[in-house]
Amino acid sequence: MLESFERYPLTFGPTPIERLGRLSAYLGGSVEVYAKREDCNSGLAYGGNKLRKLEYIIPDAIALGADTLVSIGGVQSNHTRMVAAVAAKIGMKCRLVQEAWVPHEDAVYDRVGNIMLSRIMGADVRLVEEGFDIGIRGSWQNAIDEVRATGGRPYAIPAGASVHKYGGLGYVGFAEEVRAQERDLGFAFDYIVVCTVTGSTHAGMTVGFAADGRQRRVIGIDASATPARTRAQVLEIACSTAALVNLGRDLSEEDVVLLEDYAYPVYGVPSEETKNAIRLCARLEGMITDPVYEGKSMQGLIDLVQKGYFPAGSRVLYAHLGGAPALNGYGYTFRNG
Ligand code: 5PA
Repeated sequence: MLESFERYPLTFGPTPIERLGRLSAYLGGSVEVYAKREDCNSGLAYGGNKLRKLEYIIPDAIALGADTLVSIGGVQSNHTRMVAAVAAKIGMKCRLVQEAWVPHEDAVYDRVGNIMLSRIMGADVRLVEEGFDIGIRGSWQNAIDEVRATGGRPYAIPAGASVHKYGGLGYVGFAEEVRAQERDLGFAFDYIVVCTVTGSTHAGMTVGFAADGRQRRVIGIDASATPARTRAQVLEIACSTAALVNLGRDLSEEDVVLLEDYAYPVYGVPSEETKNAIRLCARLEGMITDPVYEGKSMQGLIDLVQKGYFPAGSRVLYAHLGGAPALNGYGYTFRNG
């Protein structure tokens, strides 16, 4: 579906699929849990899901003659860290708006983890006192204008690289990659579990898996705590991406499965159950998930298996999208492990 789109390689290639045998056994053994390790996809600043998206966006930035990538996220945004890494790698400047999306308790929250890495990679990092919102932001538009006013040639990348004409393509590619891996494995996954916030990861998968009728088996776990906005944005991106790749069929609300039960108390703050899911997965598999995104989808996965949501014998693929560097901003939470 992606042959006609230019791709700038930023990743190592297909990501490994790993069987989580001890977690599966702990959860009763009737469901086989696997992880697709998008968190290990690149040598660029610890990698993660944004690189698949940026592979299809960067050719446009280069073609337009941009010299500065401009993007936005929370203080501990993984996305902005990835944009900073890509800018460094391709020799562009980077301007980042980091909004106050998360009420945090660690004094060093804005000094460690993702934001520290972005600063080390030379990005111009500016902190802004605005709360969480996945939409288009005034602070980001101001940053674009400022770059232009000072003689730069900005290329605008929205939050999570999501509401961008090519934002959904990378995760269409994920579905195609899974299909190829399934041929080698000799079986197909019954469900795919994915963490959803700005929506293009889930939306791309929806389109990619619609090609073999599995789009409703993509189970989005909301981590935004604003699920109505997120659901609408997933559908919007899925529809525009479907048109872009000529999917040849319409997608409707029923094609976007988004579970709302695990994002509490708010975006960026882990519940006790999320913290326990992070510990469990770390202790059984040595696989590190974070308090903002993957810990919440891991909590969802564990709860769904325990509730019997997946029929016995199901094979479930957990998309591990990255995000571990943010853990450094949660040192108080995990001070005793
Ligand atoms: C993010 C997003 P989407 O935004 O495509 O729905 O992906 C959700 C997601 N897992 C899942 C990890 C590790 C993520 O970083 N991160 C955002 C960021 O600013 O880092 C876009 C919110």
